[in-house]
Amino acid sequence: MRILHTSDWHLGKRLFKLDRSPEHARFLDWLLSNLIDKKIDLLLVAGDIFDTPTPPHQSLEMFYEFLHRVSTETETQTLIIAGNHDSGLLLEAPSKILVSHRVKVWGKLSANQEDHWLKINIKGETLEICAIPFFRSYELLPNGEGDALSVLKTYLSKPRTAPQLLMLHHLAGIFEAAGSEQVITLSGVDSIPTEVIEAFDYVALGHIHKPQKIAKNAYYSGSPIPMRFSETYPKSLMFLELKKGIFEIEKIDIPLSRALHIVKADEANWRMKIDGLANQSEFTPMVEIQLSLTQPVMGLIDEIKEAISKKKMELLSYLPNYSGSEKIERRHDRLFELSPLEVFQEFYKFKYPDAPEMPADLKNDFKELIQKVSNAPDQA
Ligand SMILES: [Mn+2]
Repeated sequence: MRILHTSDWHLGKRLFKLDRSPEHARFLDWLLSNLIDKKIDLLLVAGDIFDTPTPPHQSLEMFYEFLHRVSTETETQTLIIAGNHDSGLLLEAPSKILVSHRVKVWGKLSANQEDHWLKINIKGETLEICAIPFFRSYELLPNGEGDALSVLKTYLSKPRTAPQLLMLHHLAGIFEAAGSEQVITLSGVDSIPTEVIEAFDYVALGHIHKPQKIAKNAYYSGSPIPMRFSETYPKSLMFLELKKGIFEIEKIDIPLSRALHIVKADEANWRMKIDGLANQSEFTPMVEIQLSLTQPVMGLIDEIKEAISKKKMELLSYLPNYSGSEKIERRHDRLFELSPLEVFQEFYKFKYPDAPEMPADLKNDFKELIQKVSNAPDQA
């Protein structure tokens, strides 16, 4: 049995003014040809199909067109769970039609734990699959009582009759964030301890955009396209082959259809650095320039734009930084450790570097707002 595991497509995503749909279309073409070439039996999509709960029509069309092609051009079965960016109900709405196309969707957590388990037999191999869409703690604890993690464990455990595979869109173990993920610490289960998932023979994770292994047999496939300029590492997905009850696991790099470049330069060397940019891609490469200046320079941005367009690239993000202004230590790597209030305090410091402490009334208003948001059940 041959399986591909991917996640975090974020169809409909933009980077500043840039529409990413041509890159998504290339990825889906590439994915389809891999399903055919590798004779894939099972495609797992571990959440964040769309970038928003109300995706644009073009993104919906791209998604359903892809499912149609998988249905008509391959023998693959497709299993999908909703992520924190998706509307689970939107994904589940066409479920009855999708079944005849060998597509199964889990959009929302069901009170019946059996609904999340599926046993399949392909080519003489049997696999038990547990598929848990993104959830918030109140969905696990409808009465507001008890321990979310203990309830989650009851969803994940079933007497084993075959190898078991888990699909999950959440934070698990100790992970390295890419920075483009939406913080989901409000869910009450901040990071699922690896001992909860380690009984599975493979865990297909979604949510973190940097591909990585977080425990024995537990992998984030990462997003198929870079979501930000800082995501410079190769994007990938996971290929698994189940042979005689044992998984062979391999990472496959996804070709980059549009290069994103960061140029860190100053007034003296920006031209040389832009001239040194290589690595052409099918679609016009985009450039972010982080420029250290002593003072604003009239007309500089136009000169930079021209130099970049001569390289057949485009300036998408211009970040001048004046050496007179105080630098603020940005803690991107620690974002998931910070509370929303701490993030807000950092933002305040960044916005008003000369101000003393944040005023108490502003702090209290913010706390109240957070309280309201965390009590509103339908906010994605
Ligand atoms: Mn995501």
